[in-house]
Order: sequence, then C-alpha cells, then structure tokens
Amino acid sequence: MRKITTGGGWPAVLYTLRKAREMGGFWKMWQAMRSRNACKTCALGMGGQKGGMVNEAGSFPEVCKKSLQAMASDLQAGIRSDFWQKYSIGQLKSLSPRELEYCGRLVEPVIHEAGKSHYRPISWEDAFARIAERLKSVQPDETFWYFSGRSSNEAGFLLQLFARIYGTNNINNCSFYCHQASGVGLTSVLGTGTATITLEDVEHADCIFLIGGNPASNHPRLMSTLKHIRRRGGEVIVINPVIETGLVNFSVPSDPWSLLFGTKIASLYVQPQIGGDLALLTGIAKKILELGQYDPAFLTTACDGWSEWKQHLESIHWSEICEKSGVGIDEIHAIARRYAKSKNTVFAWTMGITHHAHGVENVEAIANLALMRGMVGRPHAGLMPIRGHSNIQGMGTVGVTPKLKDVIFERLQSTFQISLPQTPGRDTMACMDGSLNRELKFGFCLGGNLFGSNPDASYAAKSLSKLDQIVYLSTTLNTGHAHGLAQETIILPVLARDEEPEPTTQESMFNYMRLSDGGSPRHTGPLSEIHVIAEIAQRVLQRSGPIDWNEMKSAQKIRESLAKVVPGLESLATIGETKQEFQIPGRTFHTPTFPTPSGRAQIKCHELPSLMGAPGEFRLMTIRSEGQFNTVVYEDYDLYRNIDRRDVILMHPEDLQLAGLFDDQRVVVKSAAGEMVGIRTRAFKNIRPGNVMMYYPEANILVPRSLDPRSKTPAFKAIPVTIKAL
Ligand SMILES: Nc1nc2c(c(=O)[nH]1)N[C@H]1C(S)=C(S)[C@@H](COP(=O)(O)OP(=O)(O)OC[C@H]3O[C@@H](n4cnc5c(=O)[nH]c(N)nc54)[C@H](O)[C@@H]3O)O[C@H]1N2
Ligand SMILES: Nc1nc2c(c(=O)[nH]1)N[C@H]1C(S)=C(S)[C@@H](COP(=O)(O)OP(=O)(O)OC[C@H]3O[C@@H](n4cnc5c(=O)[nH]c(N)nc54)[C@H](O)[C@@H]3O)O[C@H]1N2
Ligand SMILES: [Mo]
Repeated sequence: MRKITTGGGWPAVLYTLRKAREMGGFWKMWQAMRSRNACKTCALGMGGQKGGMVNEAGSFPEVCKKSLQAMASDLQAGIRSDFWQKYSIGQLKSLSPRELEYCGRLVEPVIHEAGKSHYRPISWEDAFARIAERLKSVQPDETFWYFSGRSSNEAGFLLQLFARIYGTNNINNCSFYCHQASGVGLTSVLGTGTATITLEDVEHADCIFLIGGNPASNHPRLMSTLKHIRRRGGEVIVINPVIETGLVNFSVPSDPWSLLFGTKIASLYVQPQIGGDLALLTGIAKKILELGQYDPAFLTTACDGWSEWKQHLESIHWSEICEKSGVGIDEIHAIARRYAKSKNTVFAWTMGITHHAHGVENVEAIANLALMRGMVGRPHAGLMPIRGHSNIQGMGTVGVTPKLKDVIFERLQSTFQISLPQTPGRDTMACMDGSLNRELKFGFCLGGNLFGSNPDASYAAKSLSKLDQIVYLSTTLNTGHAHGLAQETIILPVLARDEEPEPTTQESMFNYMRLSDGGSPRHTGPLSEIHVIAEIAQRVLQRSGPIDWNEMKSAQKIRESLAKVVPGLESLATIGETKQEFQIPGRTFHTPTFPTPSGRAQIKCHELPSLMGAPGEFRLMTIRSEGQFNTVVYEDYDLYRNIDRRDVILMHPEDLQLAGLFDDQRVVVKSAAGEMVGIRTRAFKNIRPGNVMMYYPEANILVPRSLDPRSKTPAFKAIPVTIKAL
C-alpha cells in the first residue's frame, strides 16, 4: 500500500469515481447526490433546498467520501427473503460490521424469538399488532425509547410525543454517548447549549482552535473552511494526542491548487496526553493572564465569576499544569501568544473533549478561555461544538431528551389538552442498567445501533437480552440486530431521508433548519418512520385529546404542531410551501448578552484531574477510522493513518519497545471491563507515547461503564489498559 502523506486529494477523487461505478454510473450518483435533501452524514450541514453538495454559505461543490458511502449504502439491493432462512443468528453474530452493512437494504419486517435459531419475515400487520399488544401489557415506565440522529425532526418529535402521552420520560438519544457534555457545559456557562455562531462567522475568523477531533476524516467539509483561514494568514491550532495526517496537510478536492499542492492546515500542533486538555486549557488561560492579554472590561461587564477564576488561575502552579497536561510551558506560551494576537477566534471541538469523565469541565474550560478575550457574543468569534449525526441537534431541539424544556412541556400540555408525566426519565446508560435488572421490559430504537454504541459490549448484550421485546427501525443490518437481541426482537425496515414520500426537516450544527424534499422509494417494503410511529401510536392510544394519530402520518401536520410548541420553530408551519430554510432565532450570539439568569456568562473554576492509568498501563482511546460511520464500517483500511485492518492497537514505537513488543505482534489487551485476545500491534509514530488507540465499535468490549457524572457520557477516550504478548 502506498503511504499517504496528505488528507483528501487524489485518493478521495478516485474513490468518488469508483463509488460512482458501484452506484450504477456517474449520472445516477450525481442525481442522488444533487437531490434537495440534507446530507445524511455529519451535522456540518449540506444540501437541503440549495441542492446537494452545497453548504450553508452557498459554496459548491462540497463533496465528502462519507456522504457517498452513505448514499451507496442506501442504493443497495434489498435483502432477499431466503436470506433469513440461510443465515442463523450464530452466523449473523460472526459477521463483521462491514459484512452486515453490505447484506443489503432491509425490505420486510422480521422477528426473532428467544430460543429460535433464525429471524423470520412477518407481515407489517403482524408486527404492528405484536408491538401494540406488548405496549398495552407493560407499564409505561417499564419502557425506553432510544433515538439516533439521522431521523427527521418530524419523526423525532412524533415518537417522543407518543412515548410521553403513553406515560414515560425514558426518552433519550445517542447524544448521551456523544456531545451531551457540550450541551451541559455550554448551558452551565452561557445558558445556551449549541454553537454560538454561524458558518459565515467561521469563514471570517483569523484563528481556530481544533480540539480533540479529526475533521479530515469525520467532517471533511470543514477542511475547506480551515484552508480559507490559513490562506487569510490565520492560525489553525490543533490540540490532539495524535498527529492526524489530514490536519497537517490536506488536499481539498474541489480546489485545483489545493488538490495539486496540498494545503497546510495546522499552524501549531500540540500533543497533550489523553485527558490532559483541562490542564492545558487552564494553562493557556494562566499564560494569557500573565501576558496581560485578557479583556478586563468584557470579563467584568459580560461575565460573572472573573475575580474568583483569576485568583484560581494565579494559585495553580505551572508544575501541576505541565504534569497533568503533558505539555511543556514553552509550548503553552506559544499557544497563548498566537491566541493573544488573534482578533477573531473560534473554538471547535469534538469527541476528544467530550468522551471523558470530566467532559463537561473540558467544555466549560474551553468557554472560559474564549470569554477571557471576549471571543463570545460578537460576530466572527465564538464556540462551535462540531456535531456528529446529521440531525442530532434537531433531535434535541424537538424534545428528544428525558426532560423537556419547561416552555415546551407547558405548550404541549396546553396545545393538546393532555397531561404529561413528570418523572425524571432515564439517560441512555440508565436504560441499559434498568434493562439488566428487569425494571425495563420494552425498548424501541428509532435508528442507530444501541448495542454497538454502548461501552462494555458484553454488559450491553446481556442487558438487552433481558427485555421482553425490542423494536428496531432500521435501514440496514448492524451488529445490534445480531448481538442486541431481547426475548423478542422485531426489525422494521424504514425509508431513508431521500426516499420519504413527503418533505422532512433537519437542523445543522449551526442551528440552520433545512428542508429535505424526500424522493421516490428505492424498494417496496420499507415504510416511512413517521408512518410506522403514528400507526403504533394509533393502535396503542387510539386518540389523545385533540391528537388524531392517523392524521399525524403527515409530516406537514407534525410540523404545524412543532411550530406551536417549540419556540423558534414557528416558520416550520409553512416551510413545506415557502421552502424557506432558516437560522433558528435566539441561538446565534453576536452581542454579549446570554440567556442566563443574570444575562452574563458564568465562568467556572476547575480542579485539574490527574492523568489516569497506573504504572504499566497505557491510556487507550477508541476512535473512528476513515472508512466508517460510527458502528457502520464501509472499509477495513484507515487511509490517512495508513492502517490496513481494524483488529489492531496503534502504539508508539517507543512504547512497543518499552513493553517488550514488536510491530505486528499478537497481544492481549485488557481493561477493567474485559479483554481482547489476538489483537495485532501496529507501530504508529504519530501518537504521543503513553497513549494507544483502537477502533470503535469493536473495542467497546474494553470500555468500562463509568460515566461523567454531569453528562452521563462514558469515557470512551480514556481507558487504562495493559498490553501483553499472546
Ligand atoms: N467518517 C465519519 N464521519 C463521522 C463519523 C464517523 O464515524 N465517520 N461519526 C460522526 C459522529 S456521530 C461524531 S460524534 C463525529 C466524531 O468525530 P471525532 O470526534 O473527530 O471522532 P473520533 O474518532 O471519535 O475522535 C477523534 C479525535 O479525538 C482525539 N482524541 C482522543 N482523545 C483525546 C484527548 O484526550 N484529547 C484530545 N484533545 N483529543 C483526543 C483522537 O486522536 C482523534 O483524532 O464524527 C461524525 N462524522
Ligand atoms: N467506544 C466508542 N463508543 C462510541 C463512540 C466512540 O467514539 N467510541 N462514539 C459514540 C458516538 S459519538 C455516537 S453518536 C454513538 C453512535 O450511536 P448510534 O447513532 O446509535 O449508531 P450508528 O452506528 O450511527 O447507527 C447506525 C445504524 O442506523 C441505521 N440507519 C441509518 N440511516 C437510517 C435512517 O435514515 N433511519 C433509521 N431509522 N435508521 C437508519 C442503520 O441501520 C445503521 O446500522 O456511538 C457512541 N459509541
Ligand atoms: Mo456522535
């Protein structure tokens, strides 16, 4: 394999052409990619009424391999009926995530009953009847409702509404394993849980901090924005224990100059130890203080807590900061100098920040650092959590959380003349615990892969197996369908976004509401998610006050309700006709007044956590490769890291030597949660010694269930492990 030294570039272009051939030719791919539907992969925001491959700022063509993979996956042929007789559960369990994905599109409902060796197809009528019957036989609080982030706002809103009227608040989405810490941290500091800026703002920044993320693989469209910042002479400061090739140099495929010569991305690359960010961010703030480069007027008029924080920063010793971050004082000085010089700084982060036991504190520390120089509450500067799934933010907006915002709760009750449950509701891990101890008996998953995304895979399988029934609404097969079986498991095949019979809406990470036109179904068999949910609700509840669930089979009707109950979404009532996509009001902060009780930002002080791991242990992060989207694996090789397979552990050559190991040796990797036998070592000089990396979801066997107490997110990126020769 040729060694890759730049992200993007010709491999990405060639990949596009290869995929086009698989998808039935360039024209067919072009049509699918250009249809007016929000892009299916990350939440950077693409497509919608401006047309596919166009971003919020109108830039075209914005192509990414992941959206092609997702599209190619939806264009697959349907799984044939005889598949279910051919493949036993045992055989399905032996398939890799990639093999399961390529079995084809799910086109008929199937059921598996405990003790049986196979799934078998059933009719939609039978499936609906079984689910409704089960829901009538258990208590509402014995059920949970898990949502992924690819479904529409309409489906998300409808399902949470049904679950609440049915009687439970056990409603949660994959955020609890993703950006929950960002929402909690931003809300604690600013009173708002999402990005404070628009894409247009980022395009004017002269400095961006990119902390704990690998956008070259996971948010490729952000790369042209980073390229613009560098071309304007701005700074891109990357904070990551791993030097990611695509963040050093990237060839933006849509830019001929960049494609030929590559674009330097990072102007400064800093490698803390895993989990060292809180100490590092505090160190940068301390240095800004020492340099006198903070904004005293902003800190006293727009913030509460400055004098306490100032004292706190003064009292922390540099030795503690350097030890707990793994970064030397000179390097911290170098970051602070660059930050001090900037007029408009944007702070962006992803899972390297949130997947920690102190994820919320990490986010608060980023917000603190931005406040220090008045970089929040004005144009062209601010805070930007880079979201994961294409509509995960919309899910939160429309009420897919255990606790509804008070205003939405009250408006739902008054609009629909209903009374909703007031119980606290469970987060995702609490649902897994409740299943294991039989407090929960029924689970409903709108997309996603609950089994595959969970830490401690053996625990997840065991806990789901205790449920009486689990229902999966899915487009393709994943590991959850093989390993996440309940006493009775029903898979319902649904339409993808661009096959919906009616337009639906999605929200980008910049709070921009998009309209997807939908399109014609590619298979007979799958139903729209909205239809499935309304049908079940109708059978279980018949009618609920003024809600006629049959009428709720219309996306337009659901949007009319959403417009009435969710502040800021008023224009959804007419978006179907006007086609006017919009920025959700009240979310972008161009003036320094924040929705906290005092109207000022709340600066938080933090104790610095020690780096985890005992002597003889390594710190393990579980991460995505270039060729996967979450638990869905499209390709086994990891292009930009030049890694050929997935059952590997990436270690610095020094660490290999220290542990008495060599490259390509078979080892046992052990953590408090479990062990993986026969994993192969891979010498990887781009990782900071002391830290190692493995691919998610396979490595979930090793991830303990301990959670960040404030966000309930597992520390997917910080697992002490030992590595021994097999
Ligand atoms: N191609 C592709 N795109 C995706 C996805 C996908 O699976 N594939 N998933 C989508 C989803 S849901 C999400 S949430 C995002 C995820 O996007 P990312 O967060 O970029 O993905 P990860 O691979 O989880 O983690 C990324 C980075 O965190 C760094 N890291 C690990 N630990 C630490 C730490 O302690 N500190 C710091 N500073 N960095 C650390 C790793 O070195 C790695 O570069 O991407 C979205 N887009
Ligand atoms: N160890 C470790 N674990 C992690 C992470 C990590 O970095 N490390 N990351 C975490 C993160 S950030 C996240 S977001 C979660 C991901 O958790 P999930 O969102 O639960 O998982 P996905 O793999 O994205 O779900 C993929 C499945 O969604 C279904 N699907 C695709 N499109 C549609 C659609 O249009 N409708 C419906 N109904 N179904 C559809 C397909 O069947 C596909 O198999 O995992 C988390 N788990
Ligand atoms: Mo995510």
